[in-house]
Order: sequence, then C-alpha cells, then structure tokens
Amino acid sequence: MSKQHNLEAKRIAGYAAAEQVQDGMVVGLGTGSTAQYAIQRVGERIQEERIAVTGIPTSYQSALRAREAGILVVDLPGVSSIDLTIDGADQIDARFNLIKGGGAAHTREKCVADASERILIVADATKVSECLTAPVPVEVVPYATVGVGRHIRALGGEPVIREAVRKDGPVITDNGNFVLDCAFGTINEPAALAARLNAIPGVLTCGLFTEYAEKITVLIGESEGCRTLT
Ligand code: ABF
Repeated sequence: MSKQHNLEAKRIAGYAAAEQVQDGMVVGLGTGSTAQYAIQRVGERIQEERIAVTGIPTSYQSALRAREAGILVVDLPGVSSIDLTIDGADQIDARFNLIKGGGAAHTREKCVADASERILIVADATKVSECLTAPVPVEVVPYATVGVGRHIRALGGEPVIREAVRKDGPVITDNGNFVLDCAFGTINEPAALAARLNAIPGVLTCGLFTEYAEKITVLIGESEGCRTLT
C-alpha cells in the first residue's frame, strides 16, 4: 500500500467513525493519525450540524487536535463514563486483541477505553493480522528501566528503549515515563502475557489490550469504503 493510499484508508476509517457520534455524547478521542481524522470530522460536524460533543482526550496530542477542531475538551476525571471512544491501533488480531502504544499514549488510551461503553478501532487493512506479532510497547517508570528489561528478557522478549526521533534521548510519555518496545515474536496467549508484563514492578501499562473485545467494533478504511468487523 502506498503512503498516499494508506493515508486515504485512515481518513476513510476516521471519518466513518465520526459519523457514529451523536448529539450529547461524551466521546473518547484517540491518539495517532487515524484517530486524528475522526477528531477533525467530529469538529466539522459540530460546526455543520450544531451537535454538542464532549471530548475526552487520550493524550496531549489529541487534546490539542480536539481544541483546534472546536471540540469541548474535558479531562477523564471530569466524567463518570464515556459513550463512545474512537481510537487507532498498531495491530488487531482475529479475536480483537490489540497492540497499542505506537504513539506512546497507551496508558491513557487504556484508561479511556476502560471507561467507555463502546470502542471504535479505526485502522487501515495493514493493521489486521490473524495473531499478534508486533513489538509490545511497555510504559516504564524510568527508575526501573534496567530491572524491567531483565524481567522482559526472562519472559522471552527483546526490549529496546524507544528513542525520540529528533532528540538524542528516550521518548518521554505524557506521564513522564519511558517506553520499552518488546519483541516477542508471535504472541499466542496475549492475555497471559499482558498479565505478566503488568505485574513487573515499575511497569505502568503494557500496550496489549485484551479485555475489551466485547465492546470493540473495528472499522477498516479501504479504497472502496469502510469495512466493519464485529
Ligand atoms: C494510537 O496511535 C496508538 O495506540 C497506536 O499505536 C497508534 C496508531 O497510529 P496511526 O493511526 O497513526 O497508525 O492509536
């Protein structure tokens, strides 16, 4: 898939998700380029249709995009529940287990997902796979990085500290932590691996989302339109 086709697929998925937002909803706003298209389209609908939407951002990136789009932004502690969340993913398996965290925002994304009645995962077709195989992002308290790396190797993973692209140093998350990208090869039991990773002292959250399949709908953008996986 060319970069242009890929962006168009993301736009189609993001826009389709935005059409599911209804007047009066509290909406979780995901991070990443696909979710950004949804944020943009929700903003347009607020202008065009005068619908009222409260947006709950999953990162400073999505908060800023939502403000630019004219969406009222409220932090997660300001609401008791979220009607619908629109978010991206790095990989989606056949049972709707997800790998997230390519944008280093998976801890807040998980908090927002957890508070949501329904979740729309927006992506292009390259993200769908029978099994999860991508490296798992793990948000780590900096103080514990070395020890966490040791535990991850003992679990069969190969951890790499994520480096910032334009700076000489690690990526710092919105929570002030580091991210270890951990390659495990094919992940046959994602829920069990998630439980082990999340139990390591110093791990805040891993990017395996295995508990939300029942409330997830996946929207895949394609040149012919949007395909819904349920
Ligand atoms: C967020 O953005 C992440 O959880 C996921 O890693 C990433 C997907 O980015 P994109 O939509 O740009 O491919 O949703």
